[in-house]
Amino acid sequence: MYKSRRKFLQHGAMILPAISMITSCSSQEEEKATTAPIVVSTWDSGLAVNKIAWEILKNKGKAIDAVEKGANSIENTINCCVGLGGNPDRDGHVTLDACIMDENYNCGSVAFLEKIKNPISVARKIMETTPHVMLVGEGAYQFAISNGFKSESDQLSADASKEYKKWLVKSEYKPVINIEKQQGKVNNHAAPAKLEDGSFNHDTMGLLALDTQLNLSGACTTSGMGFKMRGRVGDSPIIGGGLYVDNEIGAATSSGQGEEVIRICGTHLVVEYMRMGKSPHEACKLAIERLVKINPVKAKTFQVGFLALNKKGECGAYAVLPGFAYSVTKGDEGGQVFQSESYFKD
Ligand code: SD4
Repeated sequence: MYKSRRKFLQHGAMILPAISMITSCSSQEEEKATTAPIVVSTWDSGLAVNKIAWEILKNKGKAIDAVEKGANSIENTINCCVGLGGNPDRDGHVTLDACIMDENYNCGSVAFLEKIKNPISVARKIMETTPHVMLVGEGAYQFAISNGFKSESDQLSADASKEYKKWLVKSEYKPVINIEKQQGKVNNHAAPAKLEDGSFNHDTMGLLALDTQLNLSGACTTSGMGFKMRGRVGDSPIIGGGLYVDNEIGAATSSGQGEEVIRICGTHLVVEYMRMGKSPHEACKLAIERLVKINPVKAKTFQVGFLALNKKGECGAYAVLPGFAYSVTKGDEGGQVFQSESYFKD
């Protein structure tokens, strides 16, 4: 996984400051034209995920299919932070959180799900076949099995096993990441870990897509914070926390310290700012400012990044700390990675 990420970064992905995104998405320009289809996702690893989603979008497929298949593609790879290869909780079990939302306010979610490879597809199944939004734990697992999902081994991936053994030495429970971790000096899942080549290992995957029918959908999938307390659920499976889609206005997703996102109903807030006429970038910035205002001193110790896409195909992002990247794929020119602006500059 790490290797393949490096490879695609070498193959033409451009890391650009978010300001160039803002320029290319200036509101006057975008008033005239809709950029569709388009898919955006969290982190630089989103570029490979966008590629899968793009295949569906460019063939006039639906945004909901694009975000599901994109999310599946990363759930199927071994990495620290999404799917069964992710870092375990402090008892050594991998537990997955995911949610999905379509253009009609339909939503589905799973949390604390074990031994199932594609939580996003279980979430979609819940959305489409039950009267409910969210299933958790054993109930979600039983639902998945009864709907044909395979029960997988609960053995940790080689990387996760190595990380877990390292963690066990001190068994320090520190649910709030610090800046060192954010900068990749310590490999904690809630922060992206810096690789040898200077790029970042990714974190939670959030995807937002606008299809040729101008319908929006989104998906968010994660193994949650590494070495978390057993049973801990973050923002990623929470509708309005890790993901929100309002087909009249726009969509938003988040990555980072889930507890902080939940506190302000983060992605719902971002969408509401867009409803008030703010651009995706401004909306994300206002939501981050809201978060920082709660406790400016504490805010320096955690990372949260918001990513938003509006109905016109404009996108933008903003984070508490530097280091939050996002991937944008539109047109046939391929994808680009952008570095988000942040509230704190270092
Ligand atoms: C969580 N938001 O479980 C997820 C983790 C994450 O970047 O996104 N980390 O809180």
